[in-house]
Amino acid sequence: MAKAILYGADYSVYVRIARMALEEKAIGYELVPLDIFAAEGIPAWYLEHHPFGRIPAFEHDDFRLFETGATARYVDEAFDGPALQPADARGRARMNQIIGMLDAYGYRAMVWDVAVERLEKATPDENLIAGGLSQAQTVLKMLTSLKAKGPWLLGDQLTLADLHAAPIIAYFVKVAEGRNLLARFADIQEWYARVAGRPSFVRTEKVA
Ligand SMILES: N[C@@H](CCC(=O)N[C@@H](CS)C(=O)NCC(=O)O)C(=O)O
Repeated sequence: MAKAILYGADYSVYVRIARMALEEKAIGYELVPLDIFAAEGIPAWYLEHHPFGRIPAFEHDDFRLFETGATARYVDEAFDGPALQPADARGRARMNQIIGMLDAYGYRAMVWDVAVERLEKATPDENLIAGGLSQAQTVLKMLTSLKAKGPWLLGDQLTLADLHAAPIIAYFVKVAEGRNLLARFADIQEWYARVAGRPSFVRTEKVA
């Protein structure tokens, strides 16, 4: 079977989500380095993989994908290994709801508006951070109420929802405001400690 190829960088939250899915399925893959923020811009060849200029992009044999959610679902369905999606309609819907919520409301607020703003700006925009924290609070509140009983977000089965949430929260807790807010949601904090112990999480940690 052809090798899976992922284009991206180890600093990227979305690249890490796709890598965690590949790791959980124990699929050998190649990470082709692509720095989306490089000073010289995005190479023209890459825009053929991802016309919107984001990372990651994925390739398997002659099959190309962009969009991390689609990539992770493909990885789960096209390869052997433990199923990363619930078999039942409601479990699958809940998983997709959590992923959709994180994409639409979690990623920008938690990663960009709070963590990147605090870590990388010489003069952080405090209003942006406050707005991001407010939205992050709603995301964490909803994760708490949507989480099933058991070790993982969907209960006993580790799913793509866990793999989507972990890298976003990992970025959020790089800053004190993120850690302090997470500490107010004990179930999610415990879940995060658990998922952060998985080899798929540890192996995809950004090399300093
Ligand atoms: N909807 C995309 C989002 C990917 C995304 O936003 N990736 C970030 C890195 S984590 C990126 O490429 N950012 C570049 C930019 O915003 O210009 C997906 O699901 O793959």
